[in-house]
Amino acid sequence: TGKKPVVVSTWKTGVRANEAAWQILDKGGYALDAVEAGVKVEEANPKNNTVGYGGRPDRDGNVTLDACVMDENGECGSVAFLQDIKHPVSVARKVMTDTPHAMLVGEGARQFALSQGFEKENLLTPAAEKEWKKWLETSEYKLEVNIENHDTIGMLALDKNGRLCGACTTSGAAYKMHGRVGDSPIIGAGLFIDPKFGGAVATGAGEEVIKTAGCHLVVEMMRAGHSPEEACKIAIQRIIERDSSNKKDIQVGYIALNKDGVYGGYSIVKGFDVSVCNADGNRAEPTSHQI
Ligand code: SD4
Repeated sequence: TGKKPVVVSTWKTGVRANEAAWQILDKGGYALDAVEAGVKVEEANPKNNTVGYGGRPDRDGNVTLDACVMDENGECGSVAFLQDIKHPVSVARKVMTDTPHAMLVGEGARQFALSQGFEKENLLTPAAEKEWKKWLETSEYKLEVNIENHDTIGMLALDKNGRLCGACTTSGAAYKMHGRVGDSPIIGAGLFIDPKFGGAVATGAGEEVIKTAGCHLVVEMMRAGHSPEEACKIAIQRIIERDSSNKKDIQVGYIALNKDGVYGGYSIVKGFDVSVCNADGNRAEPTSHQI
């Protein structure tokens, strides 16, 4: 059986973000506040080049961000292809609470953010710009498997009152085409919560996750009685079943958390971690994997 409260997040980088979430959960706070505060740590971190400020740009040099949130009632908000705003997760939450919609994209999302008082900021750091210019010399688009440069953050939290909420935020695949949107802002792909059973969040090659409606599948498998880890494994195997070519060159990782506080994860390739914080402490645990 699991423990409550608990927060889980993707990759080892999640440990730092968990800390911010735990401050809120430990005091009896709301799971949605916890996941928002948690992932914001990585959005603001210039060293994380897959999220927010410091994220790698698209091939034309634009940093474009995707993020979403989902709450304990299955309400959700999302932004995609958002530019110039450091905390897309907070804009996604505003889409959920302050608009009649579930998703805003691009210039419309940016205008909405500005109207809500978010500030316009340049998100392309000198370090990321330098790397991008180097990339332009070859311009070869290739998704990298693992390990530490793939650190989109997805986070799920179950609070003392049993409310389960999630968030996901990313700058997407490095050097993607301009306008490309990944799985991370798509409810059912990058994140899904079933208020009665649990939630899941994804990281890695977003196109693979979208094509298999990944996180919805994970959560449906929990609904059908599978443990969080088994449910993640089934969704990973569905990716491989759909197209088994080159899978050792592609990484996808899922993490899941059920309403009892039981968590688990699974990935295609070795090297993925679920970071977890509960009464037992805050640590990264390697997940099982297919290859
Ligand atoms: C995407 N899933 O945009 C994201 C990227 C990612 O770790 O998770 N990187 O496809």
